[in-house]
Amino acid sequence: MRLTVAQATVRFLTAQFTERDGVEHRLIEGCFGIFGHGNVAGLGQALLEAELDDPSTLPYHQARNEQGMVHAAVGYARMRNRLSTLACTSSIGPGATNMVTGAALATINRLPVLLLPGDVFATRVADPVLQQLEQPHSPDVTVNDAFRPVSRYFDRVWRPEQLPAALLGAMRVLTDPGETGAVTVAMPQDVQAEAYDWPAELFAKRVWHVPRAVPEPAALARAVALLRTAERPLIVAGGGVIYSEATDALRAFAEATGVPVAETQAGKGSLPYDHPLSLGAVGATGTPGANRFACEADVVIGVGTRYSDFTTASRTAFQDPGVRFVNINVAGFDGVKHAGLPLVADARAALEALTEALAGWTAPSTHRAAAAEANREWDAVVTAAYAKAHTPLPAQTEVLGAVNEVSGPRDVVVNAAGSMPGELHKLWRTRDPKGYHVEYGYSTMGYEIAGGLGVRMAAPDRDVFVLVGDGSYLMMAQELVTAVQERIKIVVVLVQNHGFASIGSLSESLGSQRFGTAYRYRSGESGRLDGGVLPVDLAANAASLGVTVVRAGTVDELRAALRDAKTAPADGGPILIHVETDPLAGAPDSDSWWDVPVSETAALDTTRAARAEYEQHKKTQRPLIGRYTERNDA
Ligand SMILES: Cc1ncc(C[n+]2csc(CCOP(=O)(O)OP(=O)(O)O)c2C)c(N)n1
Ligand SMILES: [Mg+2]
Repeated sequence: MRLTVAQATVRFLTAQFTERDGVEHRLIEGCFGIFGHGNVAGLGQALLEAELDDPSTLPYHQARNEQGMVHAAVGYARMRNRLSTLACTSSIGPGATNMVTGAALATINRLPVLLLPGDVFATRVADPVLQQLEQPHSPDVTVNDAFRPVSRYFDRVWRPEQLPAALLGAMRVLTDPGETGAVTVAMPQDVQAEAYDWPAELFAKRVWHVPRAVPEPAALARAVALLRTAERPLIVAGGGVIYSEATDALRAFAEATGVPVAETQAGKGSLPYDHPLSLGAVGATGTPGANRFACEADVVIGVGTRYSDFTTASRTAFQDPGVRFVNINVAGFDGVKHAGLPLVADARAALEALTEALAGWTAPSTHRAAAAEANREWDAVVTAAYAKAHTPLPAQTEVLGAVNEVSGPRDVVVNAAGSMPGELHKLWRTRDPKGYHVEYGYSTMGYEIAGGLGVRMAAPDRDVFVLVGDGSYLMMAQELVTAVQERIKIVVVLVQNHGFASIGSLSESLGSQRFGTAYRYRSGESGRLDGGVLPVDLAANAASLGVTVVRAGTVDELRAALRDAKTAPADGGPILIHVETDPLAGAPDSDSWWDVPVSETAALDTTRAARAEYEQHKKTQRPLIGRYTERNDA
């Protein structure tokens, strides 16, 4: 079949499917693209032909910024539990490098996205083309090599003959839960337009089976033997629980064994917030109850977690001298963290196997009762934080409370950076495994709106509440225009606090006096950025983009605006609710720590005091290397 490389790529992508548990899904459900000379006549032409032929084959979506379109694809893939995603095509040069941040985000969060950046001429006849890097020492290096360290798979199709292998390799990594992340296939602009005679079987329907790997029997037996000795066990549930649709299996395991469950950011929603074995968030942004259980745990069962520094409170969370880890993970890489006993397996399959193998065994009943007590205690703290009635401006916790109360049980809250992820992690009452979508692997300012767009595209039957700070909004709000264009309903709550409440309070706690974290005029008197508040009007900004905007002056007005938004038509486009909060009104404490090094020498008293405190915390940090093998040998 004679087609260009770009036409062959599009045709191939429309024929790819995933299958898990006997259910098939389209793998690539659409393609975002921003066109330039690097893709307009190659992939652009191929997408046009596909659209004219049948608009549903690979629907084209226009974005405003290439980073935003990758975020949307990530939001989509996460919502679909990694079984479907979107492709993103860019021009060469800045269009391509704009996608690098999105690629890193996808890889860190282990979420599949397919990136198709254009690239310079394979023939080099027109060199240097517009936007070409030209490394004098290495003419074959292009800006797309910047994708290599942030992609789980990278290839560049210098010749048409390479395309089939490049595409098959790309699909394999996209659909392998243990390997997945950003998958980049760079396409030189001349090669995109070049025709070749392809074998027809390249375009045959392909179904990529997504396995539920079972744990190796010997590893399972070792894990069971270890668990039977546990007196203070704890489950740390990560994103893998949700992607594997293992929440019912987790619940069954917890209920049968009495092992309480603490959740990471990506794993929040693994158990509903009001389950008596739910300790909620763990780590630096956790609940004091979960952190108490972590501190005392003798066996930690990590399920689908990468143990980020937030989860482990920078390796201070687990303080029992003999604590050991059993790590259920599809990736061996994550399985051996904290010298854990790895169960390299699908979360659901491994939890079911463990439940069966541990039949009859339970943790001490006092342990279960203590978890239920911690759950009740924390719930009262949440109720108080939601109803803080802070004046004159509300506290952010009240905004989160209003959104939680008005949103439906299946609705989704989306957030990524600033002070909200930490507050949401401990305070959001999750009711549905897919209801909590906080990107905290890369914590990317600017993910919120673009990611929320992707979430809604993947789940049009759920309302999507995007919480965004003013800093994040100013960094990347432009995909609001994409939502307007596609009439996609997302409800954006813009929390205006005139700067970085998060980094401001971090800076203050580290002795750096909130330096550089407020949006203020340069003062004529001090010469510093400590003058009056800037006159930016982000509500007017959103309205100018075609968004329906509501200004809420109080929490009651916010609640009313949220209720109206909830009943607004599904095809009415985005709604933005603007609310001002007090950046100094904090949230309940986590009784935890995060390792952010403080200057060893300083002229400032504030820094010297913070350094002294830092050194105290440092003493509680534990590398936890070799612990498992030591005990195993004994
Ligand atoms: C792209 C990017 N740049 C910088 C940071 C570091 N950072 C984390 S939170 C934050 C401030 C966020 O401000 P805002 O969105 O207003 O939220 P607030 O802290 O006020 O809640 C910054 C600069 C980041 N996470 N992402
Ligand atoms: Mg802010």
